[in-house]
Amino acid sequence: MRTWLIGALASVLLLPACTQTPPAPAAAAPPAGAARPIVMGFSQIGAESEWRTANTNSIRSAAAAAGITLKFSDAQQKQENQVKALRAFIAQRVDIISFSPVVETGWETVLREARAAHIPVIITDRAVAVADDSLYVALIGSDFVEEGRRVARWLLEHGPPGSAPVRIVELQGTVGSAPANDRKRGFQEVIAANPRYRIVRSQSGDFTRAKGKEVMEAFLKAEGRHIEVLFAHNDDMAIGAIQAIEEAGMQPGKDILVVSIDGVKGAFEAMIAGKLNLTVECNPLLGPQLMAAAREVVAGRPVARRIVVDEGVFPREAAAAALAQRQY
Ligand code: GYE
Repeated sequence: MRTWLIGALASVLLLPACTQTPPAPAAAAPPAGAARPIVMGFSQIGAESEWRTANTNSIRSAAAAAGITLKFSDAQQKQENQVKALRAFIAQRVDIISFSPVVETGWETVLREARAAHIPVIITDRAVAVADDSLYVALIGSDFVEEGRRVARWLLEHGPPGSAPVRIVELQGTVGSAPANDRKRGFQEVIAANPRYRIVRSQSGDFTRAKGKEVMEAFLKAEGRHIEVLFAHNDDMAIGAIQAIEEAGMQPGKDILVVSIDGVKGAFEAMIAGKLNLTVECNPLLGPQLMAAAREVVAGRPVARRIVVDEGVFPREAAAAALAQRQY
């Protein structure tokens, strides 16, 4: 099924360049009588989206399956809470720390504290910007720049025909986060090839439905009916914005093309209802790869520094067939 879909979508599906060694298989539970279980401190960003919920479930269940004791902390989208959680993990002398950084900058000090305590750190999902990359052992996550490019490539092919300008509004993710920065960059890089396509408004909706709706309402107020495309950095904001478009008396998916990223179930349902035109997949099921890498690191074995996840592109026509196979 998945193979069929990939074949059928060959024109739009481009697998990310993948130069690193393939991810290790899911870690097996330690045999009975083995040394004490590995303790991992994991700082999650929050519960802002369907993607995040699937990511949390994946991490929790993979830890249980691998026999790793997980200390899980939810930062409610605040960096200060994540820094506190990391410090608590250091004080508890966990074997390994992992976290999904809400924003890219501001991690040097706490990462140095982890290093001073000889606790290795694996970054998942979102990247950090630190001058010294050796402050963490690996990053497991998606190529967000490529996701932005994929949305834009689809748009250039399927956008409105003719020579009229295509006015795009953009709902950005959390300010300063890697996916917001990178998706914007990748999208812009590709639409720059066609001067008809122009982002006329761009604002953060913090990756949530509620904010996505609120910001879209403001866009609609400011631009009236002169919006051809909405690019949302995640499905949840697109789904919130779809509501705003409907409440303004327009048809999402027709009057305004709606394109987004993640590939959560809600997006497939919106595509089937004809309200969303495209979602580019961002795979949240990172738990097994994280636990496998953690076991290697704790055992003192080397792991790939950058582990990228395989992802697809799903236009509306493919939604019904794909929905049954979706795991998140
Ligand atoms: O796209 C969004 C979530 O960091 C890739 O965070 C993740 C993003 C995802 O809130 O839905």
